Amino acid sequence: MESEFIERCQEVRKCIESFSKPLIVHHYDADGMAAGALVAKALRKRGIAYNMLTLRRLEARSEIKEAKELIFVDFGGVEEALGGVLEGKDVVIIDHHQGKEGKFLQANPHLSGFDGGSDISSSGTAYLVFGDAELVDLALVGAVGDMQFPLKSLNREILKEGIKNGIARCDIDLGIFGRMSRPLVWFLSYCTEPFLPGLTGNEKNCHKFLKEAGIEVKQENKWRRYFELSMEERVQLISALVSYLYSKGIGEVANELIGEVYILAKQPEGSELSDAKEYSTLLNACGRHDRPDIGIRVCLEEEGALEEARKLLYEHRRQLREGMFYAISKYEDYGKFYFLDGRGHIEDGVIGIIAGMLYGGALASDKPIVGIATDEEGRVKISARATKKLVERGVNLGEALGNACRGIGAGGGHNIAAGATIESNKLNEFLINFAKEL
Ligand SMILES: [Mn+2]
Repeated sequence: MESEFIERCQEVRKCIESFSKPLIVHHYDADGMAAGALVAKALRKRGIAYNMLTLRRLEARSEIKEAKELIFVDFGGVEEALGGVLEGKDVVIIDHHQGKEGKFLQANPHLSGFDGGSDISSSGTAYLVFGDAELVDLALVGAVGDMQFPLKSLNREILKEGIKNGIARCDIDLGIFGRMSRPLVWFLSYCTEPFLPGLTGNEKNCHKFLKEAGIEVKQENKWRRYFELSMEERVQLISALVSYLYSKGIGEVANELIGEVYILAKQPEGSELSDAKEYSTLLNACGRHDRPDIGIRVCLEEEGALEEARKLLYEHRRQLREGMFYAISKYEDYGKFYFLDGRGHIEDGVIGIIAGMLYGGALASDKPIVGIATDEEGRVKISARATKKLVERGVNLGEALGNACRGIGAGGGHNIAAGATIESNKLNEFLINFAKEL
């Protein structure tokens, strides 16, 4: 099945290499941006001109209508969404959402028996399409951005190639966000994955905790960051965190603290871009705050882009932290699933992330969670999240959400994460349908 998939990827590459000036239409999340930028970089190397269009949802924009050659990246359901608009155009699709073979040439792991939810991302698929060893960092950033860690299957093979070529590294370490970029106190107090009761959101307690763990938070009057700690200090901090979590009665959360972290060795040490998770969060922040152009410029390594992206990241983390505090006290148990009504309190751009983060300490992973928020047009944005355990038990949120929205809106996605948008007066109907689907 792998050779079949690789063959298809090569077919897609040949088709793209025959284009003269394609429009790259890509999704606005971290994987979509990394994949879109990967395609752009590959085209640059080949001396092929291109245009780019970032979208949240596939719509028949004028740019799409005018283009003769199109590369759709990280969008499921291209034919369904655009249909006749694509008549007579040269179209290829690079994707990893659940889907079927259609009219257009498509590189999609699902068509060769892989699971695009966990085996490979759009960025990874784009990487296999072009086969350029030095683009591996974007492939890893996209996978991590789509929550595909620890990396396995095709992702794992891509990682191995990156390691072999000296571009990537895989360490076992504390997986909290900000290992590279956050001073230790904020590293802990901003930690929402997992939620650390008593520490998350409480700088004073974090100071005290670090002091008691024997970690100097400053050195030569400069705030220290996790990656600057010695191995001994790292072990000290980790064991202090683990005993802290046990003392709070949530020892199982400790398992989530330690795991594989993916280092991008060619990026400057200590930069967000040197850690696949931080890089992907930076991209997410750009996309979710309507500045995907900045994210793309970061991926294309353009000057000044990283500084601009950092400002958005700061705002993103603030929304996450405040949203998380709201979520943790407001979610409800609806029997078949948990329900989080974030309307008026949580931005639609972060509702899915927050719903997913509730599993990191607040929720038992016994059923899926549905979060809702209001989008800019006043509709209800729905984000459903499950856990790996639930997916193993047969939960398929993409399917359940798609079915539950039939006739009242549009929805779909992966087995572990899915989204939909409906009119606000259809919410009850949706919730009833969704409970039935589960
Ligand atoms: Mn994706």
